[in-house]
Amino acid sequence: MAKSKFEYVRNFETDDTCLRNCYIVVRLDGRNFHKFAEQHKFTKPNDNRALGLMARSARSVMEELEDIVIAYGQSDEFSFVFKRTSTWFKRRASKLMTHVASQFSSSYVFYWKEFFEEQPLLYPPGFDGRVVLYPSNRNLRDYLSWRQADCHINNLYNTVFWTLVLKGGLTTTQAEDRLKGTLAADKNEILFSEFDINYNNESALHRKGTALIWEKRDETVTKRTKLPSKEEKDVAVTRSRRRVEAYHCDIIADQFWEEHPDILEDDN
Ligand code: DGT
Ligand code: MG
Ligand code: MG
Ligand code: MG
Ligand code: MG
Repeated sequence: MAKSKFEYVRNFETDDTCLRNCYIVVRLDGRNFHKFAEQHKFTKPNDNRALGLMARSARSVMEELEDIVIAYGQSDEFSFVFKRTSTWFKRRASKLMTHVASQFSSSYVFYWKEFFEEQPLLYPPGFDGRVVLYPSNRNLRDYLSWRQADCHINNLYNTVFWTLVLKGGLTTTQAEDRLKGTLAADKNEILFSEFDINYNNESALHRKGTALIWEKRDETVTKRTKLPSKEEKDVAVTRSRRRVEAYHCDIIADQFWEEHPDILEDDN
């Protein structure tokens, strides 16, 4: 086919192919969700509708796009890990990142009503995206550990902060002052001795965030089949189906990875 004289402009496109053998991580984060949460009356410190909608949208990303082996989310962010051997979209960073961001954003709006019911969506939310490459299983696990540690630190702080305000009658400024310079142990102690709250018994969804992985399940369905004699009969058919499962557990220690050895491919 003849090329137009304009064809040369293609050469201005830059190569953003992700390095081979690396896990490709796309992390999304809600744009200005401080304001979004306020305007949509998110409960403090955690809104289960908002967290449920984030996880629902992430599941849609995993189901609609190729090669995502695990996703981890907390607050207004979600990270998606593409398998290291993925060749989807020739590993082009911009393609992967924009597909994740747009599928996630449209799902967030699409499923809004399922979670927020009568609370209307007041304006179209946006999410930023970035791509990071991790060359080893250790690096990838440390990345996910970093996000889960962030979830823990923020949730512990927010839990004590809002307990001091809502149950302790402090103003937000007083609560802030009270928490200045405190360590994790001090925060646990405030919750325990002053409010009879054992932080470890707080919701796992809030403490650990959400990890989504693929799991194989045997599903048995009965099918009506015609026998050679033309007679019809119900036959049980068992199929192995892949589906996305959610976990609110520790993903920092080895246990989770030992129990789900299919998520990571071997280094080397
Ligand atoms: P950004 O990401 O730079 O555009 O700005 P923000 O405002 O999204 O900041 P970020 O991502 O660092 O912090 C997340 C904000 O979202 C934070 O202000 C609290 C809010 N948020 C997230 N989840 C919840 C929730 O479950 N309840 C409430 N009340 N707020 C939440
Ligand atoms: Mg931010
Ligand atoms: Mg944000
Ligand atoms: Mg955030
Ligand atoms: Mg096209």
